[in-house]
Amino acid sequence: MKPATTEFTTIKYPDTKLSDSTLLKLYRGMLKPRLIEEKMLILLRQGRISKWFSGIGQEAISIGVTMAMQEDEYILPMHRNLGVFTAREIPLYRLFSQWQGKANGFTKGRDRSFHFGTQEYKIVGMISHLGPQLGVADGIALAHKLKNENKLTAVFTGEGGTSEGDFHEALNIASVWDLPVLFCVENNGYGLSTPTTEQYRCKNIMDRGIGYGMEAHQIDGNNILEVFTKVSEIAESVRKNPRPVLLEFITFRMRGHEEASGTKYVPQD
Ligand SMILES: Cc1ncc(C[n+]2csc(CCOP(=O)(O)OP(=O)(O)O)c2C)c(N)n1
Repeated sequence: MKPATTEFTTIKYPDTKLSDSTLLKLYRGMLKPRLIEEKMLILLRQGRISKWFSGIGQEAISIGVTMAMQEDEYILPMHRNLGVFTAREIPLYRLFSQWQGKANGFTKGRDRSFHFGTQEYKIVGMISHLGPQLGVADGIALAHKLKNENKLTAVFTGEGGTSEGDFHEALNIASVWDLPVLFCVENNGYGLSTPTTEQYRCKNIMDRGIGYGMEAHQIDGNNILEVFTKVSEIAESVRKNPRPVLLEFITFRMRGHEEASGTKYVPQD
């Protein structure tokens, strides 16, 4: 019998020029959302929170991208991007108040999920229907461009979200108008229970950049050093030369779509 391949579990860390303090910042950055998530899974079992979308295993993307951005640049995260909120150093009591539906949460107790944003930390809350989120990033980028501000905007979506029409509209206009947006697609293998083989026919999501006349990169989303160094370089270049960039991060959704739905449809291998 052929031994199981370790190709996907071995991470090759490039010889980066990052300082020890940056490496520690990145490591602590990834640890924080992981520890929070482990706590949330306990609270869920205790019935103290109602629902949870896990980003366990995908932390390097949220942390690497957020840390490559400047503090006053807007980020539009999705349901698996807890690391964006923690990397912007939102006080934990406010985050937990939000998830427990308390009055001092961001939505004043009206909602207990990731559908919230905060101008204070330049985070625009997730739009439930996924695709429309991308067009909002175009609007923010256009405002920066009209004011001659050298700022970029990062917006997240899953590979599932890229099958919505809004994805096409947002990328097309961003390309035509040279809007400084990083379109960050987290390709984690599944859109709820649908595997990528049943979602699109192109080989890579990044290949769609050709159709939009847009620069595109594929990045190992499980390698924090690759995410941080590549996104930092691209971000610096986009600030100087405003344009949209499509980033496909390859990763894997370790847990269910949300905790109640499980992972029975995922083959063991
Ligand atoms: C229009 C619409 N359809 C369905 C849903 C429910 N829903 C929320 S996230 C999601 C899966 C999205 O998959 P993907 O974009 O790959 O992100 P992932 O959950 O894998 O991180 C679904 C079906 C929704 N919010 N809006």
